[in-house]
Amino acid sequence: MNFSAVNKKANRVFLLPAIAIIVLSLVQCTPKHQVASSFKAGTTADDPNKGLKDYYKSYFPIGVAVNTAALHGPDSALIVKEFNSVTAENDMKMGPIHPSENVYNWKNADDIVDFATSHHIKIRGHNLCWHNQEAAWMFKGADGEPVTKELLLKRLKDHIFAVAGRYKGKIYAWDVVNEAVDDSNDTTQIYRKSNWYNICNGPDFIEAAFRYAHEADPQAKLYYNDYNSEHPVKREKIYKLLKKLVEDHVPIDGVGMQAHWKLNEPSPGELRKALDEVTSLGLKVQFTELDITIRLPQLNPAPGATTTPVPDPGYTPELEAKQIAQYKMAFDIFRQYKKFITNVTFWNVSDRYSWLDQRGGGLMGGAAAGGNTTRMVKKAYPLLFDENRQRKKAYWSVVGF
Ligand code: 9MR
Repeated sequence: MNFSAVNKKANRVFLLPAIAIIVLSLVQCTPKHQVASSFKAGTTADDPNKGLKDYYKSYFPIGVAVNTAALHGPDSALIVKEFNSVTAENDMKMGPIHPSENVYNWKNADDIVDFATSHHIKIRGHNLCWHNQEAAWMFKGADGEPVTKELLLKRLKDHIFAVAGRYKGKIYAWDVVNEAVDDSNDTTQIYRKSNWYNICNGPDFIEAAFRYAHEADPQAKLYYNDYNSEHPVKREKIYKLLKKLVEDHVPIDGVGMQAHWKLNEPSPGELRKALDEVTSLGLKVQFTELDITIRLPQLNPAPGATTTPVPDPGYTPELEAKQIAQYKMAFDIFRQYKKFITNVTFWNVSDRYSWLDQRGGGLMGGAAAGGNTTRMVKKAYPLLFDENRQRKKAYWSVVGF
């Protein structure tokens, strides 16, 4: 009797089905084959060694805005595990880093760059020119009068050469100009009437800033960064600005959509439309400041109304479900546009601290609640990690694909 032939037959009869069963059960445990709602912490799909950056490895880097406190405290381990890109929340802005003509505060920015570099984390630079947190000295001469356009652009150039030059080769993408587009519904008013705009008597500073940044660090990717980029009126204004920059051969690589979003905004259609429009110009997109507040504007009374404040409902299951759905919608679309999206960054690490909670000195509804009315909602709970830095259910809706 040929035992080898018998063994081969036995293999076919017993081993092959067994292998098939094992393979099938492994496939069922793989995240890709699970629907988002069944993808939860504690299941076999919850790999403790994986972070957001690993789930999104074949899509785009996942970043987070940090301050120096985050680098040393308990946030640091979470940052290293979950993210592969960082942005300085405040420390590279003009005012903080260059408070007077011959003074540069490098310490905090250097610490962030060193932390990221030592952990092989990419760095986005934020930002080189903004109307807010500006270096007020730049706009005035020794006589206290506004400077000329020429002097202002010279100061802008010196600033950009100093900052982008210092981090040349370390910062891979810069928000060169931040929020230069007007917020009103007046479609003829494209540019924000900032000190930059007023002294330059027009938008020339935008193009100049990009050219200086490119000269200072030719390898860095250069972005125009703004909020409400999906709102129909502002979207069109941003598009006009970008189109002009592209047509004028200004060295711009893409647009930063800040993505300070709400439970019901943007809609999937608005988000796709914004993406389609700017990518049609040949530009890349980075979602630079993502958070989704649970604050509901309709909880606030009209300004001036004498309504009894509604107590803070907290992070209720209903709000949580809406936030999960909005995060899932956003990342489903991000993945579909992966060819154009080169970074998705969250604005702050966990719900323990969000810039949104600070708005109105803790007494108002905050930016996302839409006005300086009586405080009703204390926290925005806008991120994927809770106040104890634990992954929220929204986290699993983002990685469960
Ligand atoms: O998160 C930042 C907050 O700590 C600052 O007080 C604020 C000052 O305007 O800026 C916040 O960051 C902003 C970012 O630089 C640009 N887009 C809007 C962000 C939230 O206001």
